[in-house]
Amino acid sequence: MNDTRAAIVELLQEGPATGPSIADRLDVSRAAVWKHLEALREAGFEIETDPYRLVSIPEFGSAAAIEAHLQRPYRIEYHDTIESTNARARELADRADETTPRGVAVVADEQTGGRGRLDRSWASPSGGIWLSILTWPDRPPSHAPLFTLAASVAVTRAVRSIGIEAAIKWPNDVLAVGGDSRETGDAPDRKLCGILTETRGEADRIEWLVAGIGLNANVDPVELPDGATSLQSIRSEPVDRAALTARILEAFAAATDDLESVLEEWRTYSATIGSRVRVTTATETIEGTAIGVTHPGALVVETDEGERTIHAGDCEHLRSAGQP
Ligand code: BT5
Repeated sequence: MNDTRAAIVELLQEGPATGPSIADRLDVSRAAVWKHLEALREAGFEIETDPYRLVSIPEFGSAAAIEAHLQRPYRIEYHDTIESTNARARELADRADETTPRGVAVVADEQTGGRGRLDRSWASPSGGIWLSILTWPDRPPSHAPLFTLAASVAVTRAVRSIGIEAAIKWPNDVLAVGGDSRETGDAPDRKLCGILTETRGEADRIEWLVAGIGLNANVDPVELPDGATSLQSIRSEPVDRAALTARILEAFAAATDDLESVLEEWRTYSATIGSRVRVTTATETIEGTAIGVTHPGALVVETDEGERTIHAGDCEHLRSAGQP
């Protein structure tokens, strides 16, 4: 969002203000204040006149809606529809120069070509939070999985803050515990969110990293593959996506500021540790009990032949021995 526009929103969040007082405080003309207020109204902000009073912030639908909830200086690029926010973030990364802000996030209501790992397709109907965060971490390429963990921790924290029981499945999923029919007691966990981290790097340093987050927010599960659910379906009402997106961004920034603590927090949110698992890697299938996760995000599985440390793969949670 334009800096003056963001400053006006911030000022109105403190309380009502007159046009001249806003103009004085921001050192701009009254005409400029009026123009910015009109633009904010067009973006869905409800603002009363004389004095100006912020009545409501839009649920989604603009960079301004998300930025109004943010403390950290992210630059948001919002799209009603786009092929893939990850593809767009990669494009921004390739074009970046020294003037590009350090925290950029591409957000869309709908994706027409959303992608998962191994180029799988990712269902991205209107109503989701399809979000890609572009960063320039000063880390070796081998640390990239830590950012996937950080993104899943951020989503889990944000989703739990609105009262939904979420847990992480290694390596890149956030699940709704008990899916959307917890009352039956035996409902399986369902996928709420998937993460796709992409990087470009030199031998010893990541050049840029895109953390792509697909969160089924206000989406009807009939539009999603089997085994998936959405926040709206669990809560039986839509969630405030702008506020939730901002929470994810804040939590991701906090997690990546302190990457050394991410593993610890990840373990506390993990649905995988302690589960019987079947992990399919590019070359083999490993079955056993997941007993831990180690730097930089590898899963440790206890098998009949001993302990295995797995760096990448698809993980399936099996019923534990003793479960029906
Ligand atoms: C993922 O891949 O889970 C990573 C998904 C990342 C999507 C985000 S959205 C914003 C950004 N822009 C993009 O283009 N991508 C990122 P993977 O672990 O490979 O899981 C893919 C599998 O999840 C698919 O093969 C389906 O089985 C299932 N799936 C597809 N769409 C889904 C959805 N909306 N919700 C839950 N599961 C889904």
